Amino acid sequence: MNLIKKPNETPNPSHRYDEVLTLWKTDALASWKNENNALLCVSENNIFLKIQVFSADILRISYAPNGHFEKEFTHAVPSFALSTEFSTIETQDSIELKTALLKATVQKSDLKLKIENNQGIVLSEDCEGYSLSDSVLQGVCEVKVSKKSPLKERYFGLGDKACTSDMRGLKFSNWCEDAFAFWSNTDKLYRAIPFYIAENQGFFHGIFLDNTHRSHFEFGIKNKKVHKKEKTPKEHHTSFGAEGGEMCYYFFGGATATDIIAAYTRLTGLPELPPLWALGYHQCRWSYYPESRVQQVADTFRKLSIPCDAIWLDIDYMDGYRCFTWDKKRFPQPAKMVKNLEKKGFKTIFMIDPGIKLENGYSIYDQGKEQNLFCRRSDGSLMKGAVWPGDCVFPDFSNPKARQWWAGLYTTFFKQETPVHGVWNDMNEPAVFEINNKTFPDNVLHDNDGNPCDHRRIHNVYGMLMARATYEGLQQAQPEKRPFVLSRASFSGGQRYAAIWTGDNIASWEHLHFANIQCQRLSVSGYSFCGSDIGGFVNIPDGELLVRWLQLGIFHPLMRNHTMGDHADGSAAVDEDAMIKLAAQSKSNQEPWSFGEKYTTLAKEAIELRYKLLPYLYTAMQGYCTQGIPVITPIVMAYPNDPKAAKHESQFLWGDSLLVAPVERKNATSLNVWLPEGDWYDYHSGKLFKGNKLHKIKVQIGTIPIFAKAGTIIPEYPIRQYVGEKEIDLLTLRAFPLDSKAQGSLYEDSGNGFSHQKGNFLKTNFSLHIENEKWTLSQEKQGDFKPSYNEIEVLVAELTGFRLV
Ligand code: MIG
Repeated sequence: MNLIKKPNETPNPSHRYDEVLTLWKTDALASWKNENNALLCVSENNIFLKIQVFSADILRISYAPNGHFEKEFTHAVPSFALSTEFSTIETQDSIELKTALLKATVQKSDLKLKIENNQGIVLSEDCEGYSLSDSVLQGVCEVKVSKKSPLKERYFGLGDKACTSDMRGLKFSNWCEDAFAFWSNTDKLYRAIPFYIAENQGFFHGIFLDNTHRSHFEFGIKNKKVHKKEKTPKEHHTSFGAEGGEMCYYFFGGATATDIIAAYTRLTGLPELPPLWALGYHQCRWSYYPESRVQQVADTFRKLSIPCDAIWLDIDYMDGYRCFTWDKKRFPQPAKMVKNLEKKGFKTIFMIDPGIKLENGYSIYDQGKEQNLFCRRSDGSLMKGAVWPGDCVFPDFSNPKARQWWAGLYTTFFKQETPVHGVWNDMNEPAVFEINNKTFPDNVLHDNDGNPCDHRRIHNVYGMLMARATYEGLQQAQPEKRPFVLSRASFSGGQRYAAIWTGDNIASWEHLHFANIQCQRLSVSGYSFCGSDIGGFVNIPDGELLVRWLQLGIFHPLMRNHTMGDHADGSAAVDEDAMIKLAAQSKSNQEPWSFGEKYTTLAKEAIELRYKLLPYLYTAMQGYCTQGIPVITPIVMAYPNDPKAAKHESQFLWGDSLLVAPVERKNATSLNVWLPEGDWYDYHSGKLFKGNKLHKIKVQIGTIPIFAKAGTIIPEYPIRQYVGEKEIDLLTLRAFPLDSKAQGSLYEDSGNGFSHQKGNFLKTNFSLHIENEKWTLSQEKQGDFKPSYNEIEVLVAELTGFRLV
């Protein structure tokens, strides 16, 4: 039998129980003070509540029984700069902390917290509030906060879950997991991003639980206890917690969803701008090999004039799945191949996994072992697990020395073997074959940047720290270039190092929709640089599905076609029969030309549209990388007071001016598009549509429904086969006027390197207006970058279509 005791209660010490649990909950306030730039409240049972202010819109809230706060060390928040701009006062019933934008009220009777905006609107209020349970055998079992959930409150974000956009009524956990062929209700996916945005009748707030342990979130769940005892009112709660560590969360306030998302992204770190080529189209396969096949794929793109910027090499380029080696039979002259591809305008990206083959004489293994950089168990032995090469060991990426070593491996490899243009980190949840829990056991130990801990605390950041080491490796190896890294696993803040993709999806219409929802969700979770395996990873799409997926992929900052089904068998650790069967099912090719002429043309058109829109996307990415503004916003978040928007969760805003309504149905001949308030134009024809209205539009397989907000200008470049193929000689501005005016902006720079940080960029604000039948374009410029074009073409949408002015 378990004994559950209250804090500070000493049960008879001579009795024995299976387990002794303590449940901590705050009771009445005993004292409070301002200390070290924080409001500190202490309950009578000695639980400390600390509220710190980061900025007027960001509060950090943490709790510690007996005042034993953890060191303020976090992988998620890169700089811990507190603001002093707040005031505190005591009232009869409460202690209040006020910033210019937020007011936090701590109730004296039970330390429960209420947060309001500066107009007195309650944004969030504790329900049960804080609790901590710990036990003699396990230590901290759970830290948790439960908040009231007003019935109309909706919940967004939380990373990559494939479920409906609004998470109300759902429960989730965050624990990075290799989720091959996941589904909409798969709970644990590849990433752990414990951040959500709540919206109640147009008022937003955000919560980020800065705790790397396995975490649990539930949104708008009926509060049973309250419900049974008192018949009214019907209360629901939303709660978040973790299976260890400290309760520490950030609260974000702001007027719009974008404000909240941008504040969260700035707090957890803005990424550097990606190289422009990385926003082009990418072609991937598990795997392209041997070399002749890679060249053939590349040549086919050029022969068919289908734009493409990058070709990816999956694990089969390696010698027996050993990282930092080439299989010289399949790739006899890798350096020459990479150069050749480069000449044709292709960047080469290759995969590096965390599992290092356990093999004496394999230099990476030898080095890591000698320098003691691999993960160990609590008995001191190496953590061994099966992955592609058979038995593997794994660098402890939470050890700065291991990260440094790993980063250095890129320089060495690029010098001795082949430089490549980007790196793909896979399997970094970390994924381990053969065992049901798919990852390390809890007892694996980690350095955690000098704050030693076991795997429970590092698991969710392992992938992000690997991506960090890779990113730093590319910085060192190619300091003049912007690093490009793709990572599968990640945590909040991981956006600083790598793009992510949604993992092993399936070639199905449902998954086309999941890809849409997941990328919307990732974008509002601070992760705009994301994409899905276009066409589906498992199974074979038909031409129509591939084309529709490419048409969606245009709007995902990472636009990469990827599929399994052509890999060398013989991995030592995989159930080979099952793998071969799956591979056979996915065997057919998925390049844009694989489904006959009709679909090839359609695929080409979709990819070409991406290249035309590159300047618009790059401008949106610049807004993301400098201010945290998401590239994609679900319309329900952009128009929270629009009662119909929520019903159209496939639709999203792309940048600030375009609304996209992807076609996600087979044989679709029509599509219901909900246009929110305002006027909208069909992007392609220039036809005007009234907002606040449902439109049934006709679609064909080639239709890519995009609507431009009235009053905007969208920049376009000519189609190129790859970024840098030729100089841009013409900038096209498509203008969609509102009251005879339109505005837009464009960010340009050299597309790679760092001179933009020293002013070598060009930000142009365009405005167009009509007077006496004459259109005038004015430009306001900032920065000293000189674009190569001298000519600007302006197309103005009018009732009759576009007019060149
Ligand atoms: O266990 O490297 O998600 O994109 O092609 C499969 C082979 C390992 C999983 C990745 C997928 C990649 C594959 N990898």
